[in-house]
Amino acid sequence: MSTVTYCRICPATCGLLLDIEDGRVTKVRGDADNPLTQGFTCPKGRKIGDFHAAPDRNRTAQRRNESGQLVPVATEDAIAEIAARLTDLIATYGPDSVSLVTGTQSAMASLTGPFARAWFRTLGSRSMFTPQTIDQSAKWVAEGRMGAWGAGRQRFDESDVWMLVGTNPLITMQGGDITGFPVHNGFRRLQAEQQRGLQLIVVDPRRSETASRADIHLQLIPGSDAFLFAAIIRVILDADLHDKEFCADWVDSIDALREAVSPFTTEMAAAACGVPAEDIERAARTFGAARKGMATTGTGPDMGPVANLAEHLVQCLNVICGRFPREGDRQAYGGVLGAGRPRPAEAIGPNRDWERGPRDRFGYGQMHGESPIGTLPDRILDEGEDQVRALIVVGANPASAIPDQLKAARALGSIELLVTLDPFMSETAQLADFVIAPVMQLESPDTTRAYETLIDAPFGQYTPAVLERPEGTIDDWDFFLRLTWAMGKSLQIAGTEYAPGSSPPSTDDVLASFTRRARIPLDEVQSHPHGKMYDVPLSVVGPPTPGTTARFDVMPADVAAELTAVFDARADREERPFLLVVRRSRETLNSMGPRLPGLPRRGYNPCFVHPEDLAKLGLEPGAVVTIAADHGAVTAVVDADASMRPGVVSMTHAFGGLPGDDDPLIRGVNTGRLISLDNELQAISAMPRMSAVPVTIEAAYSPSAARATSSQAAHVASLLG
Ligand SMILES: Nc1nc2c(c(=O)[nH]1)N[C@H]1C(S)=C(S)[C@@H](COP(=O)(O)OP(=O)(O)OC[C@H]3O[C@@H](n4cnc5c(=O)[nH]c(N)nc54)[C@H](O)[C@@H]3O)O[C@H]1N2
Ligand SMILES: Nc1nc2c(c(=O)[nH]1)N[C@H]1C(S)=C(S)[C@@H](COP(=O)(O)OP(=O)(O)OC[C@H]3O[C@@H](n4cnc5c(=O)[nH]c(N)nc54)[C@H](O)[C@@H]3O)O[C@H]1N2
Ligand code: SF4
Ligand SMILES: [Mo]
Repeated sequence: MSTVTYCRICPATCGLLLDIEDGRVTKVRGDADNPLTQGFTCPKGRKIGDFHAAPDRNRTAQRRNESGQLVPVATEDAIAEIAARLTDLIATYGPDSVSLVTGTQSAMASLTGPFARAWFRTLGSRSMFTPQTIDQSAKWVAEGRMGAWGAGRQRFDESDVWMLVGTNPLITMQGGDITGFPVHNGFRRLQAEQQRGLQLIVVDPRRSETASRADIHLQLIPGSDAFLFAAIIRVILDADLHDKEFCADWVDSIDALREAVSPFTTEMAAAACGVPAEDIERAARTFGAARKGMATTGTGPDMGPVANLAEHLVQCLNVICGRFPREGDRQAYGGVLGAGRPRPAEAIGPNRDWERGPRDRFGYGQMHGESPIGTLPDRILDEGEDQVRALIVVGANPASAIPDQLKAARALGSIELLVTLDPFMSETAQLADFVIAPVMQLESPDTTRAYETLIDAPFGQYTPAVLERPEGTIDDWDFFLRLTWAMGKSLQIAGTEYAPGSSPPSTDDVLASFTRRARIPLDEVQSHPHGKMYDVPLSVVGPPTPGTTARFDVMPADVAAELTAVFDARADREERPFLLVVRRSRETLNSMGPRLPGLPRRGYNPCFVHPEDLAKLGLEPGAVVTIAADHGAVTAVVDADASMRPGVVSMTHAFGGLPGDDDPLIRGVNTGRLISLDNELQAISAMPRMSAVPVTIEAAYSPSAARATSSQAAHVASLLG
């Protein structure tokens, strides 16, 4: 008998059937009876048992002793000591000295993020950081400057066209409110929609898994998206393809937009982007002539050199074409375990929250209550009123993820108190004062409620814990409850108050409290282990709030100035011959995967280069090269990949361990070492230039010679010292 559950490594929630013997997963199959995911799995999900049984998994909490060694400690003792030290720091330096960093994996278990933030709220600190500001912060900036639509996205399955810009959702499962792409069994869903007549347009310098299925693929020069989208908007406005009624009702500054894009002819964009003018024209007209369908982005444009502007222009396209759900339309997302309230068909005006509220010592304001994580190393390293002295990290690995890894690791290695909750000895855990061992997903119950912004059908699923938890582990959410209590405070969450001294709830109790207002009661969902597609109508979009005056602002003055600057710099040439772009692989999820033997096939992250470029460089696949950017250099192995645009190379991030542990042929290298936290930062978010990074590639002598350059060795010494 197989055990039924679903995977929570990424938000695609693939249904799984597990064979379990002696408390270990011995076989993993996709669950064909899961009506949402229909048997689909990926290589990470198929290794879910190995993640849990990994010999180097943290099965007990650890504390760094006086001689610098991490040694086992009882979790409750660790919590008591951490609480005492945090209380002291707050008394001496104020609440801003204590900071929370959540990450990708704190979003995967539905209770972790909410409990971590609820604990953080009790502190009164303003030092909150997440990877959003080294990810797609341009989406927040664009929304803040232009406004958003209250009712969210149009439905992929009702659209005639969809434009995906710098995203590869067939591999990354980045869908839902981010790209609108249906990620559950996405290959089959895309095929069905294209057979129905959907036109797929993909804008990507690589012929990715998604781009190779596109009807139109614009294989542009990385970093040139702003030119492309200014030109597309110009074509649409000139041909009168925009939605005039929607614009009259909801949109300001159309004339300013028209004027701002007027210099961006298709011919000049073709030259700047390196794609034929007729392809730009065809993409613009295909998009503009459609009835429904949106343009959505991933990390590609949002990690580039003009991220905020590029994202703004893509979203402009949706706004001027009125590509949003209207009153009475079916909403794009929302399963059955949330309240499923109708969202209003109305604009939410620009709010520019970073211009109000506190600013850090560099002048950055906060977005959604967060400070830019690119500033965190300096906030730790340099004295100042807002110096960060303690960091609680959950589901994140900032020592691998924050660009300029040398600086990030140096900061994390020198902070007064670093606590991380991590099932593995991540790069961050290796530097920590306390490592808390969390319960892993198969050892804990959960529901699909938190993923409902990705689920485009009335589906719900509950899974019980299917493996025993190791004795020394604690649930991530429970750690934050106990820490709050140990600091003498009450924790308030989802309408419930958990006061110190009250009896501790179970995970199931908390899941029940989070689904109190569910459209389908949790116990009904629990009675269908494979998950169930309910025969209830999807929520529909509600009417606008009476008297609302909010409108989109498509061309505020700061955006217009950025567009002018880009136009004026159009003839500038990058000094290095290649542009390095981001790339995510099926086998890894950021730093989850590189550590699991046999998951990334080769163990390291090659640098993918077009075969013609390899020939020009006189290199064979497998050659060891030095990749140099303005900010730093790494040693890597090249591989041939004809899906690249010539002149563009790509590597997966989050390999390589800490500085000094990297090895191009064994565990790979961390591409963050090529990225600066000081130069070419985006305004507002301090987002570094992480894609379209100019690099040179040269044959290296030997991997070991290049491995420990003197500067790395010095940094490693300082980390250990
Ligand atoms: N398997 C797997 N899934 C993941 C992750 C993972 O590591 N592995 N990570 C998760 C995370 S944290 C995130 S944020 C999401 C990200 O999800 P995606 O945004 O889909 O991530 P990528 O696959 O890196 O896709 C970025 C694409 O942008 C292209 N690109 C690069 N530079 C440019 C540019 O300047 N312009 C344009 N138009 N395109 C460009 C690249 O060629 C690449 O195909 O994925 C999530 N899912
Ligand atoms: N050069 C470069 N740098 C990048 C990127 C890039 O494309 N290029 N991408 C950026 C992006 S988009 C992002 S989102 C960030 C990612 O930044 P992070 O979210 O900080 O990185 P992850 O590697 O996803 O960290 C997840 C950690 O959670 C741990 N974990 C796994 N399961 C559990 C669990 O059940 N409980 C707990 N407590 N922990 C768990 C994992 O072992 C891992 O250490 O990196 C950014 N950095
Ligand atoms: S796509 Fe892979 S990692 Fe994501 S839920 Fe499915 S099996 Fe798990
Ligand atoms: Mo991300």
